[in-house]
Amino acid sequence: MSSESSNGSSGLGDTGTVVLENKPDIKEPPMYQVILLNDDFTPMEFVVYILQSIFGYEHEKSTQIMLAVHTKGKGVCGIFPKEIAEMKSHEINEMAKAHEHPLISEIEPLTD
Ligand code: TYC
Repeated sequence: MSSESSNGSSGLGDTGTVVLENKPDIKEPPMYQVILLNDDFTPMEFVVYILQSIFGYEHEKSTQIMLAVHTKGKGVCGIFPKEIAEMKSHEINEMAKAHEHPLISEIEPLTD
């Protein structure tokens, strides 16, 4: 039997540090994709502007994402914890409505 306690300290010059025996039960939050849907009427530059202002992408990256959605019908524009994904999707849909464009986004859980 050692004279050391379970936290590895001899008791001399004890720093007061406690070593937790059990792994803390910390989980990553479930992630959600923000999906942008194509339509025939929203101007390309409006979509690029949305991607820059809501997601912080540069003009070139925003243009790439917009063109991928335009070509394929839909596309992922970001992955976030649920509440953030909901906020960004809501922001896109409200900005589109405010400008009378039919642009729609939705969120989808990311399954791993
Ligand atoms: N298809 C639109 C056009 O030709 C552009 C567009 C791109 C609209 C992506 C929506 O999510 C979208 N003006």
